Amino acid sequence: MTTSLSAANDAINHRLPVAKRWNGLIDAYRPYLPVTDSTPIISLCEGNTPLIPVPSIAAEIGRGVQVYIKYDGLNPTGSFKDRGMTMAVTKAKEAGAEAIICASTGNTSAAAAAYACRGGMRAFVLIPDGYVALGKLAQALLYGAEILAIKGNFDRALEIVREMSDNYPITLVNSVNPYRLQGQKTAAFEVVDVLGEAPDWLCIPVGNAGNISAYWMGFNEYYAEKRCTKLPKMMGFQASGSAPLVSGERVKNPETLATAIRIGNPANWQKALDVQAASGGQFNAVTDQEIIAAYRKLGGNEGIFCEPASAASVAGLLKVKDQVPMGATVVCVLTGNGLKDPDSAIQHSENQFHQGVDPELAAVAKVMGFA
Ligand code: AN7
Repeated sequence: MTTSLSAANDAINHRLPVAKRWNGLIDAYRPYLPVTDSTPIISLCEGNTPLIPVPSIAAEIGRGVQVYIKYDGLNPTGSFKDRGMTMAVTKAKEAGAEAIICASTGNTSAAAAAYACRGGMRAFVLIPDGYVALGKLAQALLYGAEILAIKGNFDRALEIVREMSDNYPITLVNSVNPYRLQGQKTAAFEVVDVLGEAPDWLCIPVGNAGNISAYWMGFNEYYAEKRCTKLPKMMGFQASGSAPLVSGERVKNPETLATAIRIGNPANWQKALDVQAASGGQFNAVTDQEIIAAYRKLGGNEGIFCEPASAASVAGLLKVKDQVPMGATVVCVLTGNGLKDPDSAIQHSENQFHQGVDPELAAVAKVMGFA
């Protein structure tokens, strides 16, 4: 069955022109990544996500500013984590690993589970009990991960998995694994490949600060290759109840409805400070209300459904909009798909939902205002 299915896929692929095939980001950006011809690539054809203009957000800023969304929620498991995971799991496979482990607020666990499954490895994931969006949990379960819900927050779970990987034969795939950032830097390549230049600003939600560090690495590598002539100001946004990079202090009990970034002790803290200094960027906090306002704007004005944590990038841009230079090009990263967290959408939608309508033409017409 598996053989005939992949044979069918091959047959379809062979009918496509070579240039139109997308075989994943390791294949696409091979010269920039630590792989050789004999590396066993573990891929779900991730990457190549769209850069979407958002005119209603740009109009709120005015002054000729252009705003684009890098919609990384369209990766195979619905978040940017797939970019890092294809690389981390590929390198784990190359090294002969039989199991991987991570702590996760949800998305990393889904990606780790999916890529481990592709690579024929076991995946162990530690999650904060009660604080993972339903869709992410469903994914990790279906992909076959072994899930341990910890009575503690993400930061504690990360401490435990770090020790586990130090003491047992199991590969850590959180963003302290350097291959994760190698994979994730390709998102910056894709932005430049589409715009033909680096943006002036990159706005991005920040939890462990792996992704902001990876983007910065990607822009710098392209700059060194003269594929762009400038580097963006890196604007990182945290939820106000979980904003250690803004306060400069570890947050013991981080809180936010954006559970993906409910992180009080970022694993890549020093890297984040370096990115801020080198790019002339900033870290700012956005409240849960500001996050939800941006989340609803993206859905209701632009037709783009992201998860709440992702909307922090747009909420943040709008918060500091007066600082955007005239005519600047801004890219906001939407890190995760809205379908991950349907509860948040239903809870925070104010749009009309007419329930219990009689199954009669007259009743339907009446609700619609025709009668
Ligand atoms: C949607 O899955 O940390 O600053 O364990 O899921 O690189 O940590 C998720 C993080 C932003 C923050 N947006 O990225 C995990 C996890 C979404 C996320 C972030 C996460 P980093």
